[in-house]
Amino acid sequence: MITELAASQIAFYRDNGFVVIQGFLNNAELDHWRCTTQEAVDQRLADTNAGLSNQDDPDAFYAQVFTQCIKLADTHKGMRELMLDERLGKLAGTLAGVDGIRIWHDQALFKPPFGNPTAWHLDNPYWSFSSQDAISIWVALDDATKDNGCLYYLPGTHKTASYQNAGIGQNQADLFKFYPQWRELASVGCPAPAGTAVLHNGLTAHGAGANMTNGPRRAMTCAYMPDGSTFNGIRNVLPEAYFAALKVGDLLDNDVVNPLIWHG
Ligand SMILES: O=C(O)CCC(=O)C(=O)O
Ligand SMILES: [Fe+2]
Repeated sequence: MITELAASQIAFYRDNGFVVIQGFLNNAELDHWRCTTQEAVDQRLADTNAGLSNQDDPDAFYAQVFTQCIKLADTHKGMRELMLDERLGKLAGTLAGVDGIRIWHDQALFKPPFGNPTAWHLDNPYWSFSSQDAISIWVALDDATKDNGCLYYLPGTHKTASYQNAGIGQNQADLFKFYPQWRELASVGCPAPAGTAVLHNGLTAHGAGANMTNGPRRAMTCAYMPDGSTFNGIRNVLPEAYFAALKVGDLLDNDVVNPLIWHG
């Protein structure tokens, strides 16, 4: 796993709000991530009581954007071991320029064969904390191409984003209703051979194309919260009892719900 960064990669990330790390996983690691993720997803989908997948109505538009399985580290031991890796925290923290990284949530995102596009959106407005330094990692488990739904970014949008957001709905362009000035920006596609990591700021506008191929486009991702972040009133994936006990402004420092995986 390549977790040492060149100064130019950090500078690119800070400027553009995303960065691509080619060859992030070696072949053996890729094989392990792919098997672990597929097993964790299969297990989750077989468990009808688990919730936390978007496949209840498989014909819904959103169900065909990707199969989304959240917090697999909570239900799969092998995934927990992958996600708690301190090196991932250091990588995310170094790019973000923060001194501690907690897991917000992991999620597998499998765009199915002939799947729908992922509409332009921001991530951080969905979450229970608001931070300019939130960051996610997206690891390609298959070659992600412009044919099967690789990620696209609008460079630099993390610098001008507010917390207005569009849902990942049927209109690719709903986000531009809130940010009409972003229509002028040229999007950057990020083809990602399997094993590549793509990281983005939680306020960078991003989306993905449709999958026009007959194969899946599988990715394993994790969203990170800078240590020291506070509750903003949104429940998102917080457990019910924890959410009920929180007041806006409380420190989100529960080591079970949001494990601290790295501290500088
Ligand atoms: O995989 C996709 O299609 C979208 C990924 C995404 O929105 C994310 O990782 O935040
Ligand atoms: Fe996203």
